[in-house]
Amino acid sequence: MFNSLKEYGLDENLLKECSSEEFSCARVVRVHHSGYELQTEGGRVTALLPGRWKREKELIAFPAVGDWILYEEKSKTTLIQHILQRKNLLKRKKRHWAYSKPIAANIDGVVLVQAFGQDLNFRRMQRIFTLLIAQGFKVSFVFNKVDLVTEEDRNRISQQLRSLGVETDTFFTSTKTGEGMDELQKLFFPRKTYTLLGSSGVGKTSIVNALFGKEVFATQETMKTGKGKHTTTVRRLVRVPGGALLIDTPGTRDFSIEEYVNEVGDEAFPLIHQYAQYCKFRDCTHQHEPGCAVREAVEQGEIEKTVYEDYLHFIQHAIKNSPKQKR
Ligand SMILES: Nc1nc2c(ncn2[C@@H]2O[C@H](COP(=O)(O)OP(=O)(O)OP(=O)(O)O)[C@@H](O)[C@H]2O)c(=O)[nH]1
Ligand SMILES: [Mg+2]
Ligand SMILES: [Zn+2]
Repeated sequence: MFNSLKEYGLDENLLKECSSEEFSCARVVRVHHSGYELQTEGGRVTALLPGRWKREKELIAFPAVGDWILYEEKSKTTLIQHILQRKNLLKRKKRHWAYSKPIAANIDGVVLVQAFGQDLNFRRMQRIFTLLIAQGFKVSFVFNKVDLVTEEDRNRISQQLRSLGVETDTFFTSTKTGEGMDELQKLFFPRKTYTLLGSSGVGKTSIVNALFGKEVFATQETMKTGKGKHTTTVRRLVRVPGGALLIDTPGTRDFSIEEYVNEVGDEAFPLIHQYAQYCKFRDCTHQHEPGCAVREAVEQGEIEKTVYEDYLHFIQHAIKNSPKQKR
């Protein structure tokens, strides 16, 4: 049963929830303006949301690409009725947004893509890495367009990476020459879901195409400004040869920390947040203020020292450099 959906990542946990008499189960593989594309056991269908969803304000309450849902056929229309419990949800929020926007759900790995010749920013990468790790995501790095730089440049970058102390799988790739693509391919396990994240024009869609060995999706020349053109405008989940599930997302213009930072502080360090309520000062940074309940908890061993250190790291790199103060 569900053989086709299993190829799309349906696992034992979901199986029970999927076996509904009333509804059928599917995975959201594409979100666009007019509706949702579902991978069902029998193939692809386009679905809509019932009217009651209109009352919903929180954007993350809506189906996201990667979501498992239950749907119903009603007079030739496919209606999404429920979102099944998410394993996780990657989301973004800018300061002026009232609500977070979902990026992708039920992810096994996030691949942060940067490209040579396009504003390579280690600090930013490190910050986003820290934020994602703090939220429990597995993160890998891809430096694409390695064909644009010399061996020497590349070694220098490897060295810089090591000095940042970021320990994770790192790939140097070129979709033009195919360099590094075999190694990258090995990162992706069948039936597991990975999201490609990165600025517009770094080559996310090109990587997906390279995994297919042919141009399946449109890519576009990056503009001279290095800003890219936002070629990809929808989020979609595709099954690449080898059986992994990749979510290609539209690049954010600047791929900045701003988008993640608001979400994470409290969420990623719940224990710190919990103790922080008892600090003497409301804006306590938990570093040197008197009457700091967080530091006390660390001293008492109630908060692990490593958690506290991660938190400080997070604060230093994420908060201080957040665009609010930079701009
Ligand atoms: N030199 C070089 N160019 C590349 C490489 N990979 C992609 N490109 C080019 O970079 C441009 C942008 O590639 P896309 O794959 O569309 O980038 P994207 O990250 O999907 O961009 P958005 O969809 O806008 O977020 C295209 O002109 C690609 O041909 C590479 O390895 N080397
Ligand atoms: Mg793209
Ligand atoms: Zn404190």
